[in-house]
Amino acid sequence: MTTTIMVLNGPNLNLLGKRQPEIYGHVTLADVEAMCAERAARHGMAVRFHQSNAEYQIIDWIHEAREIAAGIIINPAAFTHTSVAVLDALNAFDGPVIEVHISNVHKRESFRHFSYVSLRADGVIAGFGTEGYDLALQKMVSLVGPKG
Ligand code: CA2
Repeated sequence: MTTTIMVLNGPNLNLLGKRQPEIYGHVTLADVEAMCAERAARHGMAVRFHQSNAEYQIIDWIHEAREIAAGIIINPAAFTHTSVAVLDALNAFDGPVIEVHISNVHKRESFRHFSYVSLRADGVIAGFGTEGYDLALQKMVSLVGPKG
């Protein structure tokens, strides 16, 4: 059976590449999805890629990942800093979790310095733009792939 990686994106990331390029760059979320699918396919894996502005939807996808995914890559966006519910859902997932941030949250406002999700994540990538998703995918392949 094909190994599947769940890639989840939180609120406002649908605007990626369309607003605030000085912070988030020019690459769109559709571009990121294509890059993730390509990287996974190179290793014989599949990606389920989702974005939602609704907390419950992110939680439901994490629950779904329990059934269908070997690992989760998540950019929880603002839920990073607020959501005990997303943390609780991730705590119920057994596989590896990698947290991604496009911007370097530690160079920004102090309210972005704390992450509930980091209490569960196996690793965090921040500040390398949308390339961070590709870095996370590469690491996920090494964790759950054939030689993982
Ligand atoms: O740097 C990241 O990836 C963040 O997760 C992005 C979140 C922010 O709340 C986190 O502190 C850091 C914001 C996502 C909003 O995305 C937009 C993209 C383009 C235009 C407007 C918003």
